[in-house]
Amino acid sequence: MNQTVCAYCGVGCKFEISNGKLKGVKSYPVNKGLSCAKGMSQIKSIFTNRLLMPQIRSNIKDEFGATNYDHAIKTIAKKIKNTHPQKTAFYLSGQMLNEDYYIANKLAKGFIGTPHCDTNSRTCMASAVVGYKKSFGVDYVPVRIEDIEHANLMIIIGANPAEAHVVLFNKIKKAQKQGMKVIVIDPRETMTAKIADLYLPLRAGSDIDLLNLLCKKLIHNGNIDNDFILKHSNGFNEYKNSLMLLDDNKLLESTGLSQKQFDMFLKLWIKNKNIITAWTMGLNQSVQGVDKNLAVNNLHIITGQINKQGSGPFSLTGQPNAMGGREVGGLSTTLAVHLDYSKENCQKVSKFWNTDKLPSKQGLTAFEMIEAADKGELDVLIICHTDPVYHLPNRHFVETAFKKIALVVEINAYEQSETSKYTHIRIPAVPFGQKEGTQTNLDRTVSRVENFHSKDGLLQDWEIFAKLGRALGYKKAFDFADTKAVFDEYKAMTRLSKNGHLDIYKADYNNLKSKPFVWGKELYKNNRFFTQNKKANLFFIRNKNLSEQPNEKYPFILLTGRTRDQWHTGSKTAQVDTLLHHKPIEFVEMNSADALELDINENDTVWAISKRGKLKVQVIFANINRKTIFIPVSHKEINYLTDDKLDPLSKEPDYNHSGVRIEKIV
Ligand SMILES: Nc1nc2c(c(=O)[nH]1)N[C@H]1C(S)=C(S)[C@@H](COP(=O)(O)OP(=O)(O)OC[C@H]3O[C@@H](n4cnc5c(=O)[nH]c(N)nc54)[C@H](O)[C@@H]3O)O[C@H]1N2
Ligand SMILES: Nc1nc2c(c(=O)[nH]1)N[C@H]1C(S)=C(S)[C@@H](COP(=O)(O)OP(=O)(O)OC[C@H]3O[C@@H](n4cnc5c(=O)[nH]c(N)nc54)[C@H](O)[C@@H]3O)O[C@H]1N2
Ligand code: SF4
Ligand SMILES: [Mo]
Repeated sequence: MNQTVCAYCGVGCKFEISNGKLKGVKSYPVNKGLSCAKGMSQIKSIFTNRLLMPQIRSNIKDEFGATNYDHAIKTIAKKIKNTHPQKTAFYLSGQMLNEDYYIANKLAKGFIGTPHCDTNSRTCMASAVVGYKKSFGVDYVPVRIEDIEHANLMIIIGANPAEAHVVLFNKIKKAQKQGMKVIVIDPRETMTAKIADLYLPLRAGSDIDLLNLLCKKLIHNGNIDNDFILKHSNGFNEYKNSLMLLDDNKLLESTGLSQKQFDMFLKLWIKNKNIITAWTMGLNQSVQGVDKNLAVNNLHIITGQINKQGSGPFSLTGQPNAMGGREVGGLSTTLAVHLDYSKENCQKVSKFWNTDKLPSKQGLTAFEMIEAADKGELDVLIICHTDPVYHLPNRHFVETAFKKIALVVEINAYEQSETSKYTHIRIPAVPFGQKEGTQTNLDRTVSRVENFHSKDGLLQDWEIFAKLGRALGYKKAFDFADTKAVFDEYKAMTRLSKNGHLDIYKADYNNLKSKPFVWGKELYKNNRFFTQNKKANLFFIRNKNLSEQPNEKYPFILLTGRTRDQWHTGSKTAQVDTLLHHKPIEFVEMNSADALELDINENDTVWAISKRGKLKVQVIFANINRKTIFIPVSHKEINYLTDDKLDPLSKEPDYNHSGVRIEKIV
C-alpha cells in the first residue's frame, strides 16, 4: 500500500492511502496513526485549482498566452545567458522536497553562478538557524518529538501548536495527562494557552526581558547547573555580570506580568527535572529574532537542560521541509549541505559538482532581493513553490519592486497566487500526490514522499530545474534518470559537511519508504558541541525594543499568524469546503474593552490601517492583551500592513509587531 508524508506542517505525519482516503500510519513513529483535518483534506486538493499549462506574456499588463515546457524553458535560458549572474535570483520554498531543492540550489549557485538563491524559510526559521549556530556551532535542533514523553515541563513561547502543529499538540496534551506541566507565553490566549497549567499573557515583544529575569533569578538563587556551565559552556562570567546589572522591576514591568505570575513561572522551572522550551514565529519573526533565540538557548545552557532525554531548546519548524532546505543549502547565507561560504568550502563544492562557476560570497536574502529589484539590480527572478508578493512584508513596496524585474518566472502547481499578477512565465509543477522524493521534518526525521497518481505529462519541480540546467548547456550535471538518482547525489554530498555531521549519506532511498532516517543522532554526544572548543556559547543580550512602537496615530500592535484549517494563501485549503468552518479567513481578534472604546461591535467590518497600507477585516472578540490585535495570514492582504524591518543577522522580517489603528467603517 502506498504511504506518503503530509505536505503541510513540519510535524511530517505519515499517511497511507486506502479507498481514496488518507489515513495516519499507526506504525510510523512520528504520528503513530494521528493526523489533522487539514492534512487529510489534501486528497481533495490534488486536482482542484490546478495550474496545468505553461503560460507566457511579455508584459504583465497583457493576458497570458498558452505555451509549452520546451518553449518556456528555452525563453528563460536565453534570458539568463544574456544576464549577469549577479542579476539572476532564485526564490525557493521550505515546502519543496529535498531533491527539488537540491537541483535548484545546484543550478543557481553551482552553474548559473549566482549566490542569490534564498527561500521563504528566511521569513520563518532563519532566526532559529542563526541562534543555534551561534550558541552550539551548527544548525541542529537538539530535541526530538519523542522527548515530550519524557519532559516534566514544557514551555511554549511564541507558538500556537494547537493550530499550527496539531498532531504535536495532541502529543503535548497526552504528556500533560501523564503529569507534564505546560506553560504558555503569548499575548493572546490561544487554543494552546487554553490547556496551559500556567498561562502568561506577556506584552508582545518583551520575551527577552522575561527570559533574562528568569535567568537572573535562577543564577541568584543557585538553581543552575554549575558543573555543566564549567565543563561545557563559554562566557558565563561576562554573561552573568551583565545580567546582574539589569533591574528586576524594570524587566518585570516590561513584560506586563504580575509578580505573582512571574513567581509561579520561576517555581515551575525550579521544581521540574526535565524541561523543553518550544517556540516558533512569536520569537523568530522579529527584528530581534536571533537575540530571542539566544535568550532561550542561554536559559537551557545555564541550567544544563540540553542533550538529555526530555529536555532542550526546541525550535518548531513550520513548513514540511524547511529543515531539509536548511540541510540542502537553500538559504543564500549557506552554500550547500550545511557549508557556509569560505574558500575551502567553495573548493570542496566546486570539486563535487565539477564546476568553476561557484560564487565566492553569500547572496541576497529574501527581502534584500526585493530591495535590489527596486534599485533595478535584478533582471531575472525564478520563484518556486511560494508566493512572495503575498508573504513578504510591506506589500506596496514589494509590488513596486516586482514591476521593475524584466523576467519573473513562477513555478507553481496551483492557480491564483498573488505573485502571478507580476509574473511573465508560469510553469506548472505536479503537487503532493503526484510527486515523489524525501523531506525532513521538524525533528530531523528524513522520510519518503510517494506519489499515488501519475504525473499526467507534467513535470515535478526538480525536473523543471534540471531541464533549465540542460537548456543552459549543462547536460551532464543535470542528467538524472529519476528522483532516486538525485537523492543519491545529494546524500553523497552530505559527506562534505563538517566532519560528516549531516550524516544523510547513511540513508537509503528505497529503505526510507518503510523506515525513516534520523540524521545527527550522535551529534552532541558527551555534550560536545560544534563550536571551536566544543563548548556552548553564552551571549548576554538585552531587549532593545527595536520594533515599531505604538503611538497616538497607530496605537495597536498587530500580531499575525495561523488558524488551524487554513494553509497560508489557501491555494489548497481554501478550496475545501469542510475546512472553511473552523474560523473565517479575514478576521481580526480584538479585546472587547478596546472595541468598546472605539464603539465597535463583534462582527463589524473595520479598517486595519498601518503607515504602509490598509485592509478590511471582521471583528472577533478574544482574550488578547489590550491594544494588541491579531489578523491571520489566511487574509491574503495581510502584508499591506506589516513592517519590513529585518533582524540584522538572520534577515527575518518583524512580521509580528507593526503599529496599526482600527477604524470603524460607517
Ligand atoms: N494550520 C496551519 N498550520 C501551519 C501553517 C499554516 O499556514 N496553517 N503554517 C506553518 C508554518 S510555515 C509555520 S512557520 C508555523 C508557525 O507556527 P506558530 O508560530 O506556532 O504559529 P503562529 O500562528 O504564527 O503563532 C505565533 C504565536 O506567537 C504569538 N506571538 C506574537 N508575538 C509574540 C511575542 O512577542 N511574544 C510571544 N511570546 N508570542 C508572540 C502569536 O500570538 C501567535 O499565537 O505553522 C505551520 N503550521
Ligand atoms: N504577515 C505575515 N507574513 C508571513 C508570515 C506571518 O506569520 N505573518 N509567515 C511567513 C512564513 S513563516 C511563511 S513559511 C510564508 C509562507 O508563505 P508562502 O510560501 O508564500 O505561502 P503558501 O501559500 O504556502 O505558498 C506555497 C505556494 O506553493 C504552491 N504549491 C503547492 N504545491 C506545489 C508544488 O508541489 N510545487 C510548486 N512549485 N508549487 C506548489 C501553492 O499553490 C502556493 O502558491 O509566509 C511568511 N509571511
Ligand atoms: S499535523 Fe501537520 S503534518 Fe500532521 S497531518 Fe496535520 S498538517 Fe499534516
Ligand atoms: Mo513558516
